[in-house]
Amino acid sequence: MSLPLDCLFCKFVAGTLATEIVAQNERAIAFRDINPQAPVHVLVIPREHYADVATLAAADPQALADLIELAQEVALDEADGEYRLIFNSGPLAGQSVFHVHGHVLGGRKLGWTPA
Ligand code: DGP
Repeated sequence: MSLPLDCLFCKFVAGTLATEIVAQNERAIAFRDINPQAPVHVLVIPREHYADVATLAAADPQALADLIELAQEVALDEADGEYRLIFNSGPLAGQSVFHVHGHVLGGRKLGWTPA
């Protein structure tokens, strides 16, 4: 699959743009969100470009499993393994970057009021 040249998160994967990578495995990387909504707010993304989580699940279920494994690893390291994992899918749901990413949120008691 060819990588979209204008994809911000593909540039983080390729290392052509710098970001603070906190964990990684063969198929996925984790880095801090630029606009944290909780004491722990880390994004987990597959190294390969897929637009959203359903597309990733259909094309490469193992890559999604590897992504979730990395989210769990980050949460164990930073939030005692208690966390929320959110995939915004589509602009109406708040997706603004179209390289699939899970938001790992934790580090405090989380409310339940999606705005
Ligand atoms: P979403 O709205 O679900 O598509 O989430 C996109 C997230 O990406 C948002 O929470 C902010 C984060 N983000 C956007 N630009 C950058 C960036 O340049 N660096 C980092 N670390 N995060 C970014």
